[in-house]
Amino acid sequence: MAADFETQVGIVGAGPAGLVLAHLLRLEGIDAVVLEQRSRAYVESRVRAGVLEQGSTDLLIETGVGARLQAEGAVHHGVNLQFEGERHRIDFAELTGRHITVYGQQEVVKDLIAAELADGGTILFEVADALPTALTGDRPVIRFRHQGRDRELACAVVAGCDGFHGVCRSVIPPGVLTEYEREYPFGWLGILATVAPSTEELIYAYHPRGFALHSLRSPELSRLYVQVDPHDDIENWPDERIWSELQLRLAAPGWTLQEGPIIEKGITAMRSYVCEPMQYGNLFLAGDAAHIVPPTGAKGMNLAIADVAVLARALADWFHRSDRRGLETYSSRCLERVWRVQDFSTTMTELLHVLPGHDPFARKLQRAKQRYVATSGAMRQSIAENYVGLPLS
Ligand code: RFL
Ligand code: PHB
Repeated sequence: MAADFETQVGIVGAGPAGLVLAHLLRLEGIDAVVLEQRSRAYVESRVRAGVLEQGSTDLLIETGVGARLQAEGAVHHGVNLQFEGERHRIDFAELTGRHITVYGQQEVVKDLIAAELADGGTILFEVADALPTALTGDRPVIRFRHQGRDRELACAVVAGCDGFHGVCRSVIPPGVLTEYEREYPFGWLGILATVAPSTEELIYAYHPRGFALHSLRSPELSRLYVQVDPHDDIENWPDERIWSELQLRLAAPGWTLQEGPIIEKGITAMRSYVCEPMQYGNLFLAGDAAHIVPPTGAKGMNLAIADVAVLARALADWFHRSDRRGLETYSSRCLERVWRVQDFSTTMTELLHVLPGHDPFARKLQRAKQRYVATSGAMRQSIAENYVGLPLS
């Protein structure tokens, strides 16, 4: 096949996984090209995650893309879990000696795109019909359309960083992957509001009307979520209804929730998904392309970063030392963290949501777990350890 240009690693997707991978490869002196279907403006304004584990921030800072994160991100030493108006603080500093940083995913994306382009990297935006081919040989080719032209990128390795609905996982022949999946009978309605946060640290609340979360982005910008039916229409949620639901679910004695103009809102369904292995020939899947967690543990972006940290090191061993062991163990090493995080995200989700169809016995068990958080240092220790995240290996 006569490809019209080539690189060492063809990366599909310019989300956190693809962009951190391109950045780490550049530091290793490995050439990569990123192909992204959306525009730069679109990926830079897509409001999603907000919580970075210490391992993720350390990696961004140590590799030279953490200046704005350090200046504008907010370091948090704890979070609050609230059950029917009773608030319990999980003290990360005391329990783990570690912290998290609240910094919007789209800010991470902006910083990485700016660094990549400033360093002479290639990111092609608004690419259509990307199709990785010849993946079991030593010269895969990614076909795509860009600026009205059909193009072909030859590479040694394809990194599928194209999210849950991307193309890369779907080109793997049937029978290769084992897929594990759970859908939830609820979703999150998320808002961004121009009002000073009413809390210094995140509040995750269980309420008989459903889950609610108060998060933030800056001293002037609040991010909040409420549990809703995943098939509900955002049109059914005028701003007053959202605020009134948040007021009820987050209410706690002696505390007030300040309201303000809502500048962004949307409903996201929740699911858990893992495919095994995260590899097929010379195609390596990373981030949401290989696994999805419900957002209650704040883990998706962190898992994406953890995957590509492993992949970048494995690719450096392969390109610089012809040592393929890192690539061969990539999937199993990532999956160990993925399943730990799946367990934590499920625990947090089941602890905090009203589970439709729950029988009275199950609700009693949930209540017992919530009491255990309130009364047991061991339970709080376990939540803290998982929330701040395992060190990057
Ligand atoms: P992304 O971010 O989805 O990026 C994939 C990119 O690939 C592009 N793409 C393609 N490009 C070319 N050709 C194709 N055929 C393509 N198909 C797709 C897409 O346009 C996109 O740019 O995946 P990545 O990089 O793996 O990153 C994963 C994270 O985005 C995700 O896990 C997190 O946002 C999840 N998440 C959270 N994670 C956290 O760590 N902490 C949090 O606090 C947190 N909160 C959240 C979240 C996700 C949420 N939603 C909206 C699902 C809160 C919410 C509400
Ligand atoms: C967010 O700030 O968007 C956020 C925080 C914590 C979560 C999920 C999302 O668990």
